[in-house]
Amino acid sequence: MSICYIGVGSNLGDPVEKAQQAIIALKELKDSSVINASSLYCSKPMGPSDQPDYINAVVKLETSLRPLALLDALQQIELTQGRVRKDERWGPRTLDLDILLIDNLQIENERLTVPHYGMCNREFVLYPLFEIEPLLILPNKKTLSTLVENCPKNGLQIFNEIQ
Ligand code: ROI
Repeated sequence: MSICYIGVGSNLGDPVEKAQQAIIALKELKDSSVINASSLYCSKPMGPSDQPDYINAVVKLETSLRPLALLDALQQIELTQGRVRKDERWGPRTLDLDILLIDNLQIENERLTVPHYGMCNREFVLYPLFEIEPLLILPNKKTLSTLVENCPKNGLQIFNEIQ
């Protein structure tokens, strides 16, 4: 069994519903169980600013799937939820499921890089992850709390708080 953290992101359609459906789909994922899920967060887009704000969350998953089988399963969920992969880099997306961490593994191949290459400086990953795993230490030995302290919030808010 591995412990994984999955980043959830959406800014098209009904992003709150997309994120909630993604968490439900993760709960139904074969050979896996959801241990915890963060609150939903509202974040400013990283990348082109002429796109809607994002809803982001992080899910802690226990799984016996091997990394590439997990990636396949996540991409299947993205497709089921209607994601159309566009060529535009950093453009809007209906649903993004990113593998952030798998145990203390470091993986680099053409399909998968773990830890996720951008996670250490993205507020919409670090703060939700910190909410559910405040004592986490990354494979590079950095503590999550230090990364969070050094990462501006850039307007990030817990979604429920702004209703
Ligand atoms: N920006 C935010 N705020 N949240 C995301 O999930 C997200 N995902 C992306 C890019 C386009 C980098 N920007 C994002 O893939």
